[in-house]
Amino acid sequence: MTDTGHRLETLCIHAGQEPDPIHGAVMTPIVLASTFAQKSPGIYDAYDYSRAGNPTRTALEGCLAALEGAKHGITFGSGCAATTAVLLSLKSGDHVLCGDDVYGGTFRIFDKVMKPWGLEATFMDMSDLQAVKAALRPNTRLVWLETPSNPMLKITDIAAIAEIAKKAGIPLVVDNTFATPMLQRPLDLGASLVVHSTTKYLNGHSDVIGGAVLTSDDALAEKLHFLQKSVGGVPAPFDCYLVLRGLKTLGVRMKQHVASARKLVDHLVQHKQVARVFYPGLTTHKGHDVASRQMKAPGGMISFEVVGGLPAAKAFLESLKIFVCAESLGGVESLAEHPAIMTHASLPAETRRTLGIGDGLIRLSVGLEDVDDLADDLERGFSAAAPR
Ligand code: P1T
Repeated sequence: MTDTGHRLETLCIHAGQEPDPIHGAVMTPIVLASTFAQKSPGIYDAYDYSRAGNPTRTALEGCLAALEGAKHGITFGSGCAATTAVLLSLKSGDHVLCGDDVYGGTFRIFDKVMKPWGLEATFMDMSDLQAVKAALRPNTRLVWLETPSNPMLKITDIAAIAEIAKKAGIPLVVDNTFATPMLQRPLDLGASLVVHSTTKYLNGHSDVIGGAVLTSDDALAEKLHFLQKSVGGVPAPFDCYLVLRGLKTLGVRMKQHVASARKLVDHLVQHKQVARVFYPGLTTHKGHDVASRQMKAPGGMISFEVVGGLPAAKAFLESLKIFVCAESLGGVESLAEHPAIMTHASLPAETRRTLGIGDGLIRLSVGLEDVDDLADDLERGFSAAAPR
């Protein structure tokens, strides 16, 4: 139950959205106008220019904020734009403590965009709380983490890190893309900001690139609204509409993603061509206890290592007929990818090795197809990858 008294499945469908006051349209209208009439110079009701604000975007921001239990929602043209906006709220000479296993594009923003501007970052395993405390510097201004992380599905104790960040007087940002608010609500656990790539589960249909930041901190929200308007990485009204539409089924989609992922994990763990399976629902997973505490369910993403290294991984991915070999995740269709070559190629080879992103690692985004068909497809992959 949330502050509004409604449960998450209800908020997915209704939050931020009222029937259109002009025609009574039940679905949020797509307001494509770039600009809005003013009664007198500087006098207008809510909107003046669509970079600063747009009614379709307002509806999406309201829905996402409600789902994460936030006061404010600020949306962007991609998850990377959302990440960049948060980092632009810092200044040259500041330092960020960041989880070591993050999306390759997030690492690239830190390393290739923000570092040259003078923002320092330390990447570290955040499961060692003492090490996190020790890594804080006088100029540390932000802690950033992904849990479950991309692609190793590492789990970080959000409440414990939030406590450390709070004592240091700095915000904790959680990228909640893999879990979604249906499975985990970082603000309830003490985080100050939640970041999403809405491209993924929130939209759910692989036809939008988008991002969002959710917070209940008025001062941070003000900074982010300013950056949204000033830097201008805003989402198009049509994309906002599509994400709103996708969100309506988020509740049922996540239930099925989790149920199918659990079944495929059972299939993978007993497979002789699988060296290791990474899934927070496994009792053998290092973060299982924390995941059981802070998540409602372990999610729809699985990573595993196929026996036979790169040739086996390539043969596996080339032979799949239902899983599409593609970057991204969280759509109704199942995807499979090779993190070392694809999503995490921007990480230095040495970092990939340390994290375990090896040549045999394959990441699955389990979609909503019949799960037995998906298991058969994996078998097709394993037959092609079998040692000859
Ligand atoms: O692609 P974009 O909407 O800009 O989102 C970036 C992003 C941010 N955070 C996480 C956890 C992500 O996984 C991503 C994008 N990830 C992929 C494209 C991928 O295949 O992992």
